[in-house]
Amino acid sequence: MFNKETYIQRRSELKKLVGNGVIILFGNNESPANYPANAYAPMRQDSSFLYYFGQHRDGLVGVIDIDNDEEILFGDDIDVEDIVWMGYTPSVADLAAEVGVSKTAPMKELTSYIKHQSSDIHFLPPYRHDTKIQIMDLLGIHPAKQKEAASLPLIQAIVKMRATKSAEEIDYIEAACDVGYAMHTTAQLLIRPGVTERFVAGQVDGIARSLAQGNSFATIFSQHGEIMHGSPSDAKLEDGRLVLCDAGCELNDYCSDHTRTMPVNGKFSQRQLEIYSIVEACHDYVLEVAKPGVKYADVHFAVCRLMTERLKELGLMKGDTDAAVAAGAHAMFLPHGLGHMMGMDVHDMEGLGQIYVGFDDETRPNLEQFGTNCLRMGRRLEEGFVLTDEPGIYFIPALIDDWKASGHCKEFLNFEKLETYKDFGGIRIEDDILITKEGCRFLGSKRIPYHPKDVEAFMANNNQ
Ligand SMILES: [Mn+2]
Repeated sequence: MFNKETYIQRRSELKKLVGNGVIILFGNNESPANYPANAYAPMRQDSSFLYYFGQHRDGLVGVIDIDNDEEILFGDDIDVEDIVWMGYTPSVADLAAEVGVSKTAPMKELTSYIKHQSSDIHFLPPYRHDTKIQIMDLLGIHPAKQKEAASLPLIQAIVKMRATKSAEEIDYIEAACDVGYAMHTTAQLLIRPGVTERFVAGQVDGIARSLAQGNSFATIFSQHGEIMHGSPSDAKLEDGRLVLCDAGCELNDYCSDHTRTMPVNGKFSQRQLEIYSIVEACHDYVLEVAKPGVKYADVHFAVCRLMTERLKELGLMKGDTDAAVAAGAHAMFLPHGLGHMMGMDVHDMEGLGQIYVGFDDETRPNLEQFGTNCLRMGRRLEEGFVLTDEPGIYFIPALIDDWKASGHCKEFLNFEKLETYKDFGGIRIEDDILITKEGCRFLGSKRIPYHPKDVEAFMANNNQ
């Protein structure tokens, strides 16, 4: 949590940006896993609520009345029976005071408070069902209509504020990245033939729970790196294969997100090295080109061209590079975007609408082309943005079969050669970058080994 001045200043800025009306920010509630009293843990507060009201407790709603310059934290104090089970919990008034809010009220008063408003009510698109019911009760808007009824001025104001990270936020992200280092180097030291994917992934998650608040998303750990979100299975790691680990933590409510791909036996084969070195070059190239004023979509396509050039050298692609990328042929190998915003959410603010986070009037998404339609971030970069740099090359048997059968992009792809890579898997390398005044830099004080020699040296003792 930050100093209360931070929250006061943020709400004051938000009021200026939205201009008029009443803003309601819904905090999250406990969410049952398999019966009401057994909730998913730890509870995850809504990020925008956290950004302006800072408190982690469930059952809170923050209201900012712009016209009357009034802020109220709604919530119920716990009673002595709750204290028996949960221990002492600060009162809602104490929680409000910590973030510079002087007025509080019990939750039952929220309904009459809202019903008496004549000005515009601003709320964000809800993503939890209980919040949707709350909005329906308060405002009479059916859940199916709430996304379109959400306030565009509020969304745009929050995206503007949260997109640019302050120095104190960057410190928190750096700290989260350092836990990310511990998570990934733990994986690198445990990987060897015979251990299961689930075992290594569980140890990685344990680090996130021990050194931070937990994972920032469900860990991807799989020898099937070609499956974008491959969950860890009971399969044993096999000599000769690659294994991909994409994992991050949340610390002080800020995320990390890193990916590494390792040879199970600690040594890359020549064929693995040829593909790996392309992904490595693409990953490093981003550091040279990403800077304020440049569109992240252009960085993405610059990387796609470099990837295409290198895949042509290997005989997997052919033809004119620019034409191949324009046709989307590279998406055979890279069917996703180069990266996304990262902050309090690992896909920062995605719940507010990717169109408002990653795009703007100048940079519109291309929803027609396979691969390009997955770009989460396209617009011009600004100092203070935090993004992921995560190129990958994947050999997806079903996609190879599909494009081969239809002849899609056949002038740019060597299907005969692709057939021989169907057992390859996939490689992704991901780090988190900060856009600086002049360019960009990696976040985190230590680099998780990713240059092949560093990975091999780091894993050298694993099989002894
Ligand atoms: Mn990512």
